[in-house]
Amino acid sequence: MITKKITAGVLIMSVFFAASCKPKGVGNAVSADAASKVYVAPGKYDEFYNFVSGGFSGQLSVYGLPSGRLLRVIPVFSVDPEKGWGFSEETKPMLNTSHGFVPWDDLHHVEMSMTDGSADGKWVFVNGNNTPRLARVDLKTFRTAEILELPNSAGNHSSPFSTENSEYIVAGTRFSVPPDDVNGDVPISSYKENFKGHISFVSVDKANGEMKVAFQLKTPGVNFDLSHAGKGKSRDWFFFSTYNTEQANTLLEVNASQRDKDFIMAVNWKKAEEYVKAGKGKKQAVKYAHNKYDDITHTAKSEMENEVTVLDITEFPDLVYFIPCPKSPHGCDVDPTGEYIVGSGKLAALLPVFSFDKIQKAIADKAFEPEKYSGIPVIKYEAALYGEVQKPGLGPLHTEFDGNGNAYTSFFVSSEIVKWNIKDLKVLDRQPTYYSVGHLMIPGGDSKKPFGKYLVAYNKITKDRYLPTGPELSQSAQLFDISGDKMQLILDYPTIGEPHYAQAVPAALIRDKQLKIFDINANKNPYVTKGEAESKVVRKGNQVHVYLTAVRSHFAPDNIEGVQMGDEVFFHVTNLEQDWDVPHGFGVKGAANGELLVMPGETLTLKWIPDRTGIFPIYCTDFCSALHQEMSGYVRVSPKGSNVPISYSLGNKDKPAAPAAR
Ligand code: RUQ
Ligand code: CUA
Repeated sequence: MITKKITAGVLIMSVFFAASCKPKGVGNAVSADAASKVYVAPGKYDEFYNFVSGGFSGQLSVYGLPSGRLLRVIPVFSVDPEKGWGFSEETKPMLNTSHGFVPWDDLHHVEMSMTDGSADGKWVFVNGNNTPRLARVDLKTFRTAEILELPNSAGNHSSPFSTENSEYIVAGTRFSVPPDDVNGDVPISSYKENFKGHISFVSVDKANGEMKVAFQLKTPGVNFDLSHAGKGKSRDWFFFSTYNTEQANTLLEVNASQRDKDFIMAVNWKKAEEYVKAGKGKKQAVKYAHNKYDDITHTAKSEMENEVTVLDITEFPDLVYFIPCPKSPHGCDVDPTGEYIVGSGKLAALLPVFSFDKIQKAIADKAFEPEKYSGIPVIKYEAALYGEVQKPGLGPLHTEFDGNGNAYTSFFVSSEIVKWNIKDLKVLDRQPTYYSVGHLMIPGGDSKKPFGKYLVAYNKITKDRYLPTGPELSQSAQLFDISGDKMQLILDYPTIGEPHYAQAVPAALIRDKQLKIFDINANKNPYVTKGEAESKVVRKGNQVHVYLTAVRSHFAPDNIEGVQMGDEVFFHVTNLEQDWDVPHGFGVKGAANGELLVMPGETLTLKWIPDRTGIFPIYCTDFCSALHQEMSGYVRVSPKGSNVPISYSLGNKDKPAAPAAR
């Protein structure tokens, strides 16, 4: 009797706790072996590099998986005082645009360069949404190597997406706007008449990665949201999700949600390439910035480009087809075989999966709707459809693949990841996310050869997951083990900025290619100082150029006099070290920008305009040695017209003042 009573009591208690103390799913989602699955012991390396977009921080961050450890933050469309990025004279041109210096953007998507449909670990491409730009990050240095502005665009969201061998990085405009070469001073209500979309095909140089706007497609004025290139048999095609096919210009949340179906736009990019090669494109006068960073001169150059080749898709009947897709599709994802194209309608209650073979057949059979859309044939929904995933969840956004025939879709509204089988379209598993997942990522999960194993959910809302930090909470990533039948939540970790898309690759692809130092002998910065004997201070009119060297643990020179009010002082700092992980920093009191952080063998320049007379300390900002605190010096600033000559010294060994070039 007694035993029975206790058992019943325990039973009731445990049901009560299971039901009340945590939101449904948390208790069983995190199992006891989760810790061992994400534990990377001190001194051990992670299995994957994970490149995560930083959203409105304009940065790209790099995490290790499975540990979730933050390895690096790479400034792209942002200034970063930690690295002096955008503060040194050498890096400022990277943020130049046709609008001038724009030190911010909204970075959503990450695409690794590919060979044969798989990431090759050379470069990462990212998009800037706001002032439309593409950037290329070099994975030898983990630095932004190139930024290319995009003409005729606004809100570069459907971007960047790569063809199978990175022949092109493709960027679709989110906002259609009047093209750059017409008078855009038109009533906003004339949207339907005057607003056009543009999709940029940016070629990538195989050897050095250099980007070039090869051509653009001019499209009807819709919003392009996302895209993906085909793979394998569909490799010559590109698929774009569109919304606002209503072409509304106000209260889009209502007016762009009218139509039952928007479109997936299928583009035969090989054909487009042929047309361009045959001279069928129109040259259009435009203005856009092209910025490149050179690792030999350690200097960025910004140039304005002034022409682009445009194909108007309405003039080429076999180039582009629209496929109806319910309802305001966001993600547009192609499975590893290239046969299945998943359109995720944000407001749809089902998930359509289109078949590449059926699309080809529909084109051959002309299985089109009776009415074209803005002159473009519309393939019949049923003719392109492979099937629909029924009741998958609410608010589907993005789909990735594990390479074993399964797809994983993120659902923002129902806040879950749903695993389903691509062939029979049956739902296999669903796991809650905390909360409101946006993108999701499987290593290699949008490529021909997914690595599988893990899935990361990048969540938009973090409420109550961490210690609170005022009104703003860090966004959150959640790592799932997907090696079994059921997804298993194994780690939560906060992220920088707002992560959108991310990609991950096995560490081995990148780890051993790292540049450790810049060869000082190869340094071609015009202001390099290759040894302390060459250090000097030179006056040129009201400019004072300080050729400064840094080595553990002093600057040469470290006493500088003769600077006057009204001067512009340029500190050209060369780090003479030739040893990995020994940067020196440079700061000067009152400088109205950031510091410098100079890598071994590199030269960077800080500009300083003194605002008062007196003594101004300079010092190294990076703890480089036991005597780092001693790595410092002084600059004396005298009144304008003072008779204090330019002089400089180190260790009381005065060097002759270089003749003033006045
Ligand atoms: S977006 S959460 Cu990629 Cu900008 Cu979907
Ligand atoms: Cu050099 Cu601290």
